[in-house]
Amino acid sequence: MPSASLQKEHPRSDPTIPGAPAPEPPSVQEPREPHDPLPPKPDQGAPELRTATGEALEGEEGTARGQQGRWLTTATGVKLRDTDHSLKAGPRGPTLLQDHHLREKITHFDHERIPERVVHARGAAAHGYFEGYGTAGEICLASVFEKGRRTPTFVRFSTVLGSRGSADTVRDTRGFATKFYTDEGNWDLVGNNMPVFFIQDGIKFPDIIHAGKPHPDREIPQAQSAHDTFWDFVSLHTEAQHHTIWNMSDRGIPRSYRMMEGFGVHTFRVVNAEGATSLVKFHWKPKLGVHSLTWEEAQMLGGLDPDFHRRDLADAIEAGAFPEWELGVQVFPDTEDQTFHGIDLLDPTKLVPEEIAPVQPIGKMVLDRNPTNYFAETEQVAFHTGHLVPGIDVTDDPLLQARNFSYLDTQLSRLGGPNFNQLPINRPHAPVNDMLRDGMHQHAVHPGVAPYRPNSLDGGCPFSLGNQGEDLSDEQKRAFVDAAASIEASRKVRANPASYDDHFSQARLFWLSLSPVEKEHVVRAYTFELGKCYEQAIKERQLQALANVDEDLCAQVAAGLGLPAPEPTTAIADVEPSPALSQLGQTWPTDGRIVGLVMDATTPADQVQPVRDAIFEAGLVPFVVGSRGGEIDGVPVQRTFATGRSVELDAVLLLAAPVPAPDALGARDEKAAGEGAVDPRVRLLVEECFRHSKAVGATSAGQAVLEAAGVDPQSVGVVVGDDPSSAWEQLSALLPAHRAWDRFPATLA
Ligand code: HDE
Repeated sequence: MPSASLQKEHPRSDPTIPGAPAPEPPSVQEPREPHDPLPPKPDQGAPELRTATGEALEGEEGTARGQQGRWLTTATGVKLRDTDHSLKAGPRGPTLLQDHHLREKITHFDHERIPERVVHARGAAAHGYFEGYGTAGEICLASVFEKGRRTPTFVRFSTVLGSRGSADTVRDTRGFATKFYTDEGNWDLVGNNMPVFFIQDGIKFPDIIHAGKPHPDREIPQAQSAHDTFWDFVSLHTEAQHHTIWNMSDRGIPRSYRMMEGFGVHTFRVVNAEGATSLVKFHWKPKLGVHSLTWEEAQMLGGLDPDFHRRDLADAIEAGAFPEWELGVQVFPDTEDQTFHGIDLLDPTKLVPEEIAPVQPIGKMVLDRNPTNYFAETEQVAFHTGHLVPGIDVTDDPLLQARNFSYLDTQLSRLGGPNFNQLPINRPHAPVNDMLRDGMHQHAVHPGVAPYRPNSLDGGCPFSLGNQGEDLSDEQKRAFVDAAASIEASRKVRANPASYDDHFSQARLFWLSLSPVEKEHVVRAYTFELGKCYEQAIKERQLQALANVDEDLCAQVAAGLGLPAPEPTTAIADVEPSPALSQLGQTWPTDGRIVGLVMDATTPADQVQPVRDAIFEAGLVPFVVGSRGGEIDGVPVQRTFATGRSVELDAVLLLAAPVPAPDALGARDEKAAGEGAVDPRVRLLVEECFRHSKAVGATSAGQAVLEAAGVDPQSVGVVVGDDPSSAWEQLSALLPAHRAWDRFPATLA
């Protein structure tokens, strides 16, 4: 973790604890001495300073940050002496309509909200950069992929179903939308963390979303698929079964945005410098591996820390553990039938196993700055599948085609007009010379009198590069050209190709590719979600779909629901598993992982500090959970037994066996209920860590907690050391596997 460098710049005494709300610690008294606005926090970035039409500007910091001067002003820059009292006819009299400051302040406040995104409303974002490897040159001419070229990016991660204020850790698909501010214009790769989608044709998007959103009468449940309308739709509409099994797998509850794969989902058409085309699928591969929460953790976090993913992303960036992904492509020849090994590349419910089309790395992305302002950046960013750059084009995938309409349309209502590309976060970093004019919130002051072509009054500007001709200039070659692709039939029809009829074989492929423990989770998720449905007919119908995927899966879920397992109604597909689809079985970097250190006043500080330092040096975050707040013997405490909970931690190291603290009273903290020599909240913390297959370590001073929690020190993923350093050494060796998955043997093969 490059935190050591941050440490030097950081004005705080303990930079190892991310999450400080302001750049400087506040004083206890209200500050009275006027001064300029505080600088942004060192981890924060902001959109680059550009004109509304993309030209670079020299600013004080080169960013589009607001706020100047030391005095409070109106929106028109008039200094004010008082913002706490409205203008009244006498101290006890009525408020006067004349009070412009009151009306401006309240009116602006009344209009602070914009419509939330109709889907993907809940999200978090970060700034970063993309660096090309130069390996895509053979298939794609886009400058963004050139070797060593760095392109600024802004990435927004999201859930799909929940409202803007919903919890981060719900079971859902995650959005993974990247804006590349390339020198050839903005390219948006608007993907998800799953490689397939619920529907094959965009015309059905309102149907799947209406089914997944809360019921229209009571507006429940929020941000969940565990309800009748969702399962009603996906059981009737079986092309959704493949995406649904991904949702029911661990992919539906990621550990972190930093630990998710990203997929462009659709097949795209890329063009090289010679004009030759290839078909590709885009993949983002996280350096930290793909990891998930356990279902119980996800549920607990919904209450204990609904902002878990948002916080994790921001804290990691602040701590210098910059998330990183490699962008890769699966490349397919652009054949007339647009299939590969019999898989229809235009069907977004199908993936192409990596074993038959390896993902070839073409660049990497690092996210290294947090936004300065959520609304201005994360809320106002406007992605669009139609934001393409020369060399990258769409295919006829009917889902993608509908998206190309939708994203422009939705920004008009969400961002209030057609000039949303002029918002600082959306401004391109390439010169803009369009003939679009006026409209709500126009920021550009367009000169000239002839926003039309052809013209002579503006000297013929802007000039078109031209479409025709054999001998293209270099500039012409770098213009966006819709790749000329042939169209198979010229009959207008509302119909799917026959290849779209297979709804089960790839759901089976996914199921068979999972390890036993992952299969357990899938069974559990279906059983929970269907168990939450009210209507038996819907459960039976979904069981029928599962019977067509796999007999075992269906039998296990049916048993959980107390219903008979139906026979398949279609021939069960004979498919080869794709090991690349499993998340388990490897080791990964542990950057930014959180290690809880449980201590009390008996723990010698001179033993804790070296372990804290060692954890920090290893790029992880030490998180002291102490018997009381403040500092214990000079060691800063982040959580007390009352405020700490296991779900915030990736591993726990017990440096003490704390006796019940003075506030261990059931009347004050229900977690504290219970007798015993060890504080019941510490016992619970260890029980939960153990149940969630996390690494658990203890020093000989902490070992009594294991016993109190009923944890056998010989269990998988549990280590005991004589002192903190030796216990940490053993514990750290367990972390790269993410969890001690073998702790609870799976029942499924
Ligand atoms: Fe979206 N989608 N979508 N979608 N989508 C939106 O655009 C839509 C689809 C995805 O962080 C909306 O600006 C239609 C697939 C992400 O700002 C809206 C169809 C994939 C985000 C919209 C799809 C996605 C959106 C809502 C079917 C994965 C969040 C607000 C034809 C490949 C972007 C907005 C952000 C957002 C429509 C299908 C991903 C309404 C009509 C497939 C990551 O325009």
